[in-house]
Amino acid sequence: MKDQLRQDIYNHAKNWILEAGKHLRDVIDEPLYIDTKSNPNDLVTQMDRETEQFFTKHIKETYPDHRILSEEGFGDDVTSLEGFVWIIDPIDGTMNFVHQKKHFAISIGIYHEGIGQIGLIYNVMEDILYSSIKGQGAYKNNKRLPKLDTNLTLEESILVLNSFWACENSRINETKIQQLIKKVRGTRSYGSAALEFAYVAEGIADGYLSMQLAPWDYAAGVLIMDEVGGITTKADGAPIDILHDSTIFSCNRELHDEITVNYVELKQ
Ligand code: 2AM
Ligand code: CA
Ligand code: CA
Ligand code: CA
Repeated sequence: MKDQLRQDIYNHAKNWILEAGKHLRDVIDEPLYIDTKSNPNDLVTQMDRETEQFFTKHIKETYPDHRILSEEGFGDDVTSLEGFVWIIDPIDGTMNFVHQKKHFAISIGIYHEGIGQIGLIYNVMEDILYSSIKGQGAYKNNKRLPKLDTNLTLEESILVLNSFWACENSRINETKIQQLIKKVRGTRSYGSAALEFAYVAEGIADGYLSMQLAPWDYAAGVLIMDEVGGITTKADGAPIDILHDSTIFSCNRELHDEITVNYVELKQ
């Protein structure tokens, strides 16, 4: 792909994500209309929908041949990665948005013929944009992020995971996860998958393990992690398929091997 085209798309996406985020900050104290989706804790608001529509409108006007895969249903029915595909989560961390009014993000991953080109994760309330262009490194606002530290031991690492997976469950061997939790220095759960990726890329956490993410949760995160020398796979180390829900493990390469081999055992 031509560098200039990629740069133009990046510039548009960056402007739109900053504008959408500013609007969310402006309306953060206004009343929310809250619906539930798959269960009583699965929340969605009018701002999730309006933010997604803001992106679909701008993308369709500017790039009519680009396709959009997004959470709230205003995108396209995307079943292949041909051409340009924007994978968008308008508000990642809706529960945080509703209850805490912070710790949520807008996430956009842009793929061309299946290859990730641009990743953007915007921490809205803190006005911090994590971004990457393929081959050009990852940035936190205007500061380039260094490569991940591969000398960390497990005992020195902070692992991001939902404590739910340490309880008895049908997806993963909980005894081994409990051993992992005891071994690492600490665990964290921030409630926004996109920000969890960003924190690992930034090096303030060292690995992110999730048993269920949708494409819009991880599409941008994997690209930003790639640019700091990280690796993202399914939880057991198998390659991810960006169009489908997935388990996810994102980490530096050294810890990745140690954790997937010794501590992650999926139940069949
Ligand atoms: P959301 O806020 O966009 O729904 C919460 O721990 C994280 O998991 C958030 O990133 C949240 O995204 C995501 N999430 C919530 N429900 C999910 C589901 N059923 N499948 C995958 N990811 C989910
Ligand atoms: Ca949701
Ligand atoms: Ca999400
Ligand atoms: Ca969302």
